[in-house]
Amino acid sequence: MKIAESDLIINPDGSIYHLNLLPEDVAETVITVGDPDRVGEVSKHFDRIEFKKGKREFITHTGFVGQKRITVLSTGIGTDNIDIVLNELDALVNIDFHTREVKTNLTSLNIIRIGTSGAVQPDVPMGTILASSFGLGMDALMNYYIHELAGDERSLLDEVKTHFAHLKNIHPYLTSANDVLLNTIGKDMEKGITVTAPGFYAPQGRQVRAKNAVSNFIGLINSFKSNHNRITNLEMETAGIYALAKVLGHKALSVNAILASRVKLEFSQNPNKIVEQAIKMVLERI
Ligand code: R1P
Repeated sequence: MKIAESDLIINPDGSIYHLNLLPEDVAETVITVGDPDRVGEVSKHFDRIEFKKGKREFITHTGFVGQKRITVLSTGIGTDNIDIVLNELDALVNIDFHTREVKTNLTSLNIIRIGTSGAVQPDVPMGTILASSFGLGMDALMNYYIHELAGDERSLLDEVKTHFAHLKNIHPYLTSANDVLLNTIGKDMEKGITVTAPGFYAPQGRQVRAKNAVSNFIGLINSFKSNHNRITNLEMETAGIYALAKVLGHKALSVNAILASRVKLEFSQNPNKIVEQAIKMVLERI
């Protein structure tokens, strides 16, 4: 079936609408970062950079580490941007741009996020590099997609829903990391459930001037426990990446550089060093 020009917008030069990339620009291993400036912090470790492209907040460098071709791309902030990035990456590899039809042989990308995040457990200090075993979305993105859950995801989500039942307008969704990526790139990293919030301030329990509707948000999320699973950290993209990657048949892992402790009320004096450590760990294991 031909995909409509208004549903999948291709620029006159043959590139996809927002990411501004051609199908051949995408490597099968894709590192995503939130901050556009972090793209160069990753690609400076490449042995060779093939090209740099960009549009809006979506900056892309593709290059090689040894023989391995890697694309690093910035998503900007939030799951509304993740909607664009995941759908456009998928279209670049799985839709024939000439016929506008889905290809017969689908490509499954390895998508690894290197992000920054705040810890919500007292024993997860600043400087921790944490791999998200699950992404728990508090945003609305997955209300718009059919998202089928595996058995372990469904039972964990049921417990989450019970825990957050009094937050009537929030409809959480939950997806696990790709097992292989979690056990290779994430091996010996701290693990936990990452909460993805639809904002930075009140949606993550920060109290500045506007009054928060949810009291003791951090206490609410860090008190959730199910067997060995607990919520360890908060950020703004992981759950969207995990859920859409699974819907589209890609493999995803989110690696979080913990820059803040939300329970000890501390923020790192040297955030760049922690991010650099996360980048190096991922590139060594990729
Ligand atoms: C907020 O400051 C941003 O930082 C975190 C959050 O998820 C949000 O995108 O991640 P990045 O550093 O990857 O952008």
